[in-house]
Amino acid sequence: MSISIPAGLTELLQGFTVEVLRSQPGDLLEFALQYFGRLKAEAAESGAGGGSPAPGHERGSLPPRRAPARGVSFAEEPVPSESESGDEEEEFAAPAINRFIRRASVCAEAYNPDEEEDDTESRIIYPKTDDQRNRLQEACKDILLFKNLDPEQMSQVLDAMFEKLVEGGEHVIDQGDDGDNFYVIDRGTYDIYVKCDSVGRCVGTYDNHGSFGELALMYNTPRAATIIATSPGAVWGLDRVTFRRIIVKNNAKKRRMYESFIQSLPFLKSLELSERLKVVDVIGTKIYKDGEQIIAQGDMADCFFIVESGEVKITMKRKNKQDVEENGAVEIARYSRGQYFGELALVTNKPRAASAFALGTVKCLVMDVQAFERLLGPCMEIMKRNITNYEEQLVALFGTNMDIADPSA
Ligand code: 1OR
Ligand code: 1OR
Repeated sequence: MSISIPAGLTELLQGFTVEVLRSQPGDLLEFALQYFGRLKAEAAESGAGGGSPAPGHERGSLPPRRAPARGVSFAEEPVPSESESGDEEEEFAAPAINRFIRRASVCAEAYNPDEEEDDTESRIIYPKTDDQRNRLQEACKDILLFKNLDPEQMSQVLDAMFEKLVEGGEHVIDQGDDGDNFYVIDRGTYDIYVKCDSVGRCVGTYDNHGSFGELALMYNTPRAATIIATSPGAVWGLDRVTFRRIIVKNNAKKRRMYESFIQSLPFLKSLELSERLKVVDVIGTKIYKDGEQIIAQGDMADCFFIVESGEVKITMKRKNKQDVEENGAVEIARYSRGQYFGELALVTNKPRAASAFALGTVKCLVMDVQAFERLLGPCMEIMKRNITNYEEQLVALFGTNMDIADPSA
């Protein structure tokens, strides 16, 4: 009996196997769907119609979608015709954000982390050199989404992370795509672009630290922004399956712990309930020892604080006319449970105007600047009103309005 092997079968399976071994995906079936779907679309595009294996891949865990970007270009969203493959994309074009043409596994999945299986069998481990391990630990130590993990969860996350080198100009994430990985920055600078009426606008940057790509994985939504490397760099990727198994599950616990506290905060009263829950999802908890410095006057700012317990002392050093610090810092405020601080530098885009110290043990909820800007817009009026109060008190205390910028500017 002779069995004929279809032409291209060996290459096809070899190509797929190589990619699987290279990317070590958490969900093999999902990866296969992506891989062969992409191959089909590429074959259709090139008119080949066959199943030739995909060329070399740049991405960590998915087949390549496009060549590294040369610049920022947000083309019109393609309107898929019925005859087209729904997953096809123009080079650099943001794909259509349309729930009905996306794969059900991404957009139709409900947000119910409690139902996700705790499948320890599917643990992903990327072996790392000592240097990689050290850099990874350093990069992850301030990542707020990791703050509430227990040591075992954290070690699973670190094991599953893989390093991805990026070139200047490369799109690490494209708005509208499905979410594949969460990323922690190892090094490099990155611009955040959000498309409005087909025009991409730079709404923020990351400078050598921080993380991005959590939203699509948390809420099963298309990517909300495009992230473009503005220098050569490196990021640590965490696959979607591990992210959901550990981080999203942990967020359900965080919601149970903090939901009522967040609901009770007067300065968040302008937020809808669903937006307040998103605040809970992105916050991390930090604990400070008695006397520990939480904020240093003059530092660049990248986060915002809400006091959960304990007391925080705000102090300010005075500068004279030659901009030289005079000795001694003056206590200017104290904050306790439910009060916030560290908003001023984020609102005015200036260095920290004062220092903050823990009085006794202090527990704070911390939010990064991107989440602050994305989620707290509706609360800005209340915060700006309070900033105006700072100015009045500053004049009363020092007889000058020193460094505080106009919050309405
Ligand atoms: P993602 O999975 O949607 C894009 O993929 C990522 O960009 C997103 O997760 C966030 O991690 C990150 N709006 C939306 N996403 C943002 C924003 C942002 N900033 C960073 N990301 N805004 C900018 C706030 C400075 C709001 C713009 C209106
Ligand atoms: P930040 O990001 O500048 C220091 O970091 C934080 O201290 C600041 O945000 C505010 O949240 C908080 N002037 C400036 N910052 C103040 C003040 C303040 N009080 C608290 N912060 N004044 C005191 C008013 C009671 C006026 C100066 C005397």
